Order: sequence, then C-alpha cells, then structure tokens
Amino acid sequence: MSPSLSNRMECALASLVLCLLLLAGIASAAPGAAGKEFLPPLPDGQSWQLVWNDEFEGSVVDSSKWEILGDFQRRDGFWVKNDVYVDGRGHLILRTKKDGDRYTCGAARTRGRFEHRYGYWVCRCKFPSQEGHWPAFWLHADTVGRIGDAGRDGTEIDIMEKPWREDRITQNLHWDGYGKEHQHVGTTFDFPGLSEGFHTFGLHWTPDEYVFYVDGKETWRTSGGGVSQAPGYAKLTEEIGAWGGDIKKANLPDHFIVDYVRVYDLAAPAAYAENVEKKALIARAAEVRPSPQQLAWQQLEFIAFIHYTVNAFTDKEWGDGTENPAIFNPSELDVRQWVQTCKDAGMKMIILTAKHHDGFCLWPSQYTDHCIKNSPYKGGQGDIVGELAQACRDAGLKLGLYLSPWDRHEPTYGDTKGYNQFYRNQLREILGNYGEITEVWFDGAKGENAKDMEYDWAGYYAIVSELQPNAVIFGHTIRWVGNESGYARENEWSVVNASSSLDCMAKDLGSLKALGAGDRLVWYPAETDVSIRPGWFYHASEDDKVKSVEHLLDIYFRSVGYNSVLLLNLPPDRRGLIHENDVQRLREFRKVRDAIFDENLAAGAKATASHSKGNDPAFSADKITDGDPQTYWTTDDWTTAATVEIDLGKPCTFNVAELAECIAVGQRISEFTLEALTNSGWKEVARGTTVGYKRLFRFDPVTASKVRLRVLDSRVCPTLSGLGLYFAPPINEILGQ
Ligand code: FUL
Repeated sequence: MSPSLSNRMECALASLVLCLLLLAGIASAAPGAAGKEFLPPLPDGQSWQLVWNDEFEGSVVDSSKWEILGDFQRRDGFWVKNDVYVDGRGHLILRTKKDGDRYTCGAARTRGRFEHRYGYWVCRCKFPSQEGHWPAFWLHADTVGRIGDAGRDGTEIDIMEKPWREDRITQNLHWDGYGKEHQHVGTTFDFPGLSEGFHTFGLHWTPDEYVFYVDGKETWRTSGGGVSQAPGYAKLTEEIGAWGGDIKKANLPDHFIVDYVRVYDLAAPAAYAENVEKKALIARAAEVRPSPQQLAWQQLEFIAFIHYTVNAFTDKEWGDGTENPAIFNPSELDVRQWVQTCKDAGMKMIILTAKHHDGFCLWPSQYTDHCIKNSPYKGGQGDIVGELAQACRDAGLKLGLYLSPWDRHEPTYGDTKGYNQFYRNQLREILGNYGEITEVWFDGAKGENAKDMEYDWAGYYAIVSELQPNAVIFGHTIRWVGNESGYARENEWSVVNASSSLDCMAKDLGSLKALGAGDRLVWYPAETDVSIRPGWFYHASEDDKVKSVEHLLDIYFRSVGYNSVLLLNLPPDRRGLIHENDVQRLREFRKVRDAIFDENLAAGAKATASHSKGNDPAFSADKITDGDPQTYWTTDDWTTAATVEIDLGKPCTFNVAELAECIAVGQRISEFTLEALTNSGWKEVARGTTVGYKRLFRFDPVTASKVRLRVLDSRVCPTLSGLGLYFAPPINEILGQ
C-alpha cells in the first residue's frame, strides 16, 4: 500500500471515528436519550418525562436554578462563590484551591428554585483527582431536622459521595436531624473505573423506596427511614476535611466537573399519586390497634355459647313467643355442670342467651312476665343468669350475655319508642346486677315477616359503656365472622373499613383493596360462632350428630388458627345439663389439643434474624422463642421484609406450626413463607398472607434441624412474638381407639 493511500485511509477512518464520537456525544447529551444516560425501568404504560435539568451551557451559572453557597467556613475549608462556575463547554466546575493560607471549594444547591419529591434524579460527572476533599451529589430538605415519623418527613439522600481517590463511593440516607436522634443507613462499594472519565449517578425515588444507580447499574435499594415523602432539593458540593485525605498533599487546584443534572418524573404522575395514597393507607391501617378490651378478649381464644330457653322443651330453633313459661321445667339444671364442662374443655368464657328471639328471660325481669319467675324452675325463684354468673366467678371463667333485640313475645315490639325503652331497661337489668360482663351479644337476626323496628343501637351501646366499660360488643367492637360453620378466613385481618354498611360475609374484608378509601379504619376482630350440634338448641334427635373430634379440630385450626376467637355452642338439654355425648366429645377434643400443643419443639431455641430493630436486644429474634407472648422481635421501622431462622439444635419431626404477631401494636404481616431445613435442603412447609394474633398450619410431617420464617411483606415493620412447632400424632392414637 502506498504511503499516500494509507494516509488517505487513515484520514477517512479518523473522520469516521470522529463522526461516530460526535454522534455518540450528541446522543448522550440529549435529554431522554438512551445509552449512557440510562433511565430506570418503568411500570407498564408509563414513560419518563424530563421535569428539570441543567446542561450547564452558556457562560454563567443559571441563578434561576442554582444558589451558589458562600462565602463561609465549611469543615476544614471555605465554600466560596468563585469556586463554582461553568466552563463554557457545557460543564459546571466545582473547584478546590488554596487561597493564601486557607483552602476553598464550591457548593451549589437548588433550594427554593427546584424542590421536588420522587422521580429519577441523575447527575453525570467526572471526579477530581487529588486527596483532601470530596465531591458529592445529594438531595436535601429543610425538614430533615424534624424528629419523629422517621425519615418520612424529610431525609438527606446522598446519591454519591466520593471521599476516596480509589474507585469507591458511598450512598447514604440521614434523617431525624443530626443530633442525638440522628439515624442513618448507607452503603459503600468499589466500582471499577470510577476515577476515570464521566459517570452517571442516579436515584429512582418512589413513595415506597429508593433505588440507586451508577452508570445504569442498580447499586442499592432501600426504604430506609420509611422513604421521605417531603420534597427535596439537589446539592452539588465539594468539602474539605480529613475524611477525604490530607489536603496539604493535594496538588491544587483540582476540579469536580459536572456535565448535567436531570430530574425525570413519570409522564403520568397519577401513578405516583396512586402509590402515595396506597402508602398512606397502609400506614394508617398499620396504626390501628386493639383496645385493651379487644386484646384481652382475643387472648381468651376459645369460648362457649350456651343456647337455652323454652326451645329445649318445644324442640324448636326459634320460639314464636307464645310459649307458656310453665313448659320451662329443667329438672336437673346445674350451671356448675356447664361451667365445669367448659373449663375442662379449655374455654375461658361462657356467653348465655339471657333472652332469645322468643322473648323468654332466664332471669326474673321486672319488665315482663315472660320469664323464669313464671316457670316451675325452682318454684319461680330461680335466676339462671345469676346462678351462672356466680358459678363462672367461682371457676375463674368470664361471663358474656346475649339479649336478642328481636323479641317475638314483647307486645311493644315494633313501637320504636316503647320497645327501645323496654330493651334498654332489660339491658340495664342484666348488665347492672350480675357483676362483670365481658361480652355483650347483640344478635342481628330477625324473621322475614317480623314487624319493622328501628333499634336504638347508640342507646344500647351507651348503656354497655356505662355499666360494663370493659365489655366487648358483638356487632360493634367485635364482628361476626360471616358464617355459622366455624370457619374464619385464611386472610383474616382485624383492621377493616367500617365506613358504610360493612358486609361481614364478604370474602375479603381486610386487604388493601377491601379497605378502599380507608375512611373508617377500625380494629374489628372476628368471632367465629358455631354449634357443636347442627342446631343452636338441644334436640334429642341430634344426640348422635355431635361434631366429631376431627371436625372440631378442623374448626379450631381454621378459627383460632386463622386469627379469630372460637365461640362454640353447647345446648343444655331438657334436664338442664350438657348432654353426655357433648361432654365426652369436648373431653376428647381437649385431649387431642393437649397432645398436639403440649410440647413446643421450638421453645427456647436459638433464633437469629436478618434484621432487628436498632440491633436492640429488646427486639431481638430470641424474643420469638422465649415463651413470653408480650415480648416480640421486630425490625427497623422501614424494613418490611426480613427473615428469622430458628435453630432447633437437633433434627426434630413436626407437622404443625404456629405463628403469632404482637397485635398489641397492630396487625402487619401480609405475606410470608415458613421453610424447614431438611436433609435435602430448605423446604417450604407453609405459606400465607395474614398472621395476626395466632396462625396455625398443618402439613405432612417433616424432619428438620432449622426453620426459617421469611416475611415477604408487611404493612410496616413486622412483629413476631411466637413461633411454635409441634408434632400432632394421629387422633385415634391419642384417643387410644
Ligand atoms: C342467630 C340466631 O337466629 C340463632 O338462633 C343463634 O342464636 C345464632 C347464634 O344467631 O342469628
């Protein structure tokens, strides 16, 4: 090849390369261009829209965009205005120099000019080369100093700080001021090639999290501080101090060169707005807590219903109110037999139908003759409400009373004023004369052809508050689970939106979707009422239809084990006793539960967690296995996914697991899996959404030395006060059948 030809080819090649470089340069400088700038992935149907930028064109710094800081001391140097300038080639320069015996450098911020929340914030820059100072690109807000509400009310977000000369940067969050309450999370990492040429440092800030990027690569994802919801402004700064090395050794001046700062939003910001609303709803729902009464009630777990009235003698489920009180003649009635049966079964309260729909009262009411005083029972001197109240007190059981609003006997029924007065009087009688009443049961049932009647609910509730301030109210502070078969929902949230007419029978009451606008979020836990027999009242024809132990156990796992209280009905017979078949079945049921739950294989086991709140021993993982339901493990406020691992110390075989949240601080966990470490690795044994007060699982026996609970999502930081592992032998083995 002749020298001239090769020259020409070199020339051509050189111009081609130049063209390509130029093109690449244009492309990379154009906002929105792909390639070097990189924009993070977006949800479907969304696109990025540039909302603010400075390309640093022109000959002066645009003062409508930037406030240049100075002149004043900052750390070991001074921020001076003349160290911030544009170079006429599209760059902002932050210079570090020696000025007499002091060192100076530059800083600029968009405070008061551009303040914004969320979006993708990105800066393209080239680092200085000397030690003793450090460049940074960060977001700040005047509200960072606010204490409380974690970082949600303002967080310093350091997208890039490089105090090192090596290829290393750090990304950080700071909130709750810079004093005693200061909180911080951060990451530091090496990124090869960083010290040479230009690089981009980006932050995608959404209402839920921060995602940090370097040259388009995700480097850190966090929701530290709970994610700031307060607008921030951008800062480009240099600082002089020992953190960055020894400034005396630096060959100055040195330059931090910024090519651009750009901020993008979603083209349809409604997408963020939706997120903001959702986040606010989650936070509000997680804030709702049980009252002390609701909490104490939940801890009862398993309680009894006693349905007793003239129906036992007429063989009916609903009496019509025309029954003659003389038919109510239980020959062997013994409330102590009821109480003992319930106590032996492990029940903690008895709720008695003081008056069912037939209007017949089991106490001598002064407001009606349709009651026990006109029956042969104890020669008209009996008072079953009083007798039961005394027997419960003696046995340490709580008492609840059911007073049917629908009254088929009372002549005033249908006359709003008259009947409400009558009902309020009766309510005062039963709530005022029998000591402590823990639950008041207002039944919503009413027959199809019943007279219209507007109940004075507010008046009734006021009487309960006045006479029994510690009672929970069925239909008001605790809710019907929605069926009478004994089954709660697999996703039983205790926080619901009781705004309009809440449909207790709906499939889903508590998911975010079901909470809707969340205009009346309340703690409204589920009570699962079911009868041990097909009917609520005693019928001899149902003596052989008492539910099997398998059936009762299934109910238990799907009521108590689904974050609900189980209210199991036992109807006394004509003698006034709980029938032998029912007593026997309850004994077996208790025996089986004892056999399952007597030994918790995880009790006292060593527990570790991927996260725990402030590394504070008060919230460490071993609170899960310490056997104390009051103590609990939790994570930092903003950590909504975390794993706890329990080391059983040796291989154990189990087929039942139990989880418990500390509901005193609310119900939070919304998705989890439970895994066991078997010979062939980790195996999922259970998976679910809600936990609540108690969550139980049954599965095929597994032998494992460790288990881990992975909380995949939680409304706010999860809590766990207990994790139990049990071995359930076959029922017939337990019962020796
Ligand atoms: C229903 C009533 O109609 C039944 O008789 C029973 O009392 C049950 C617990 O509630 O609404």
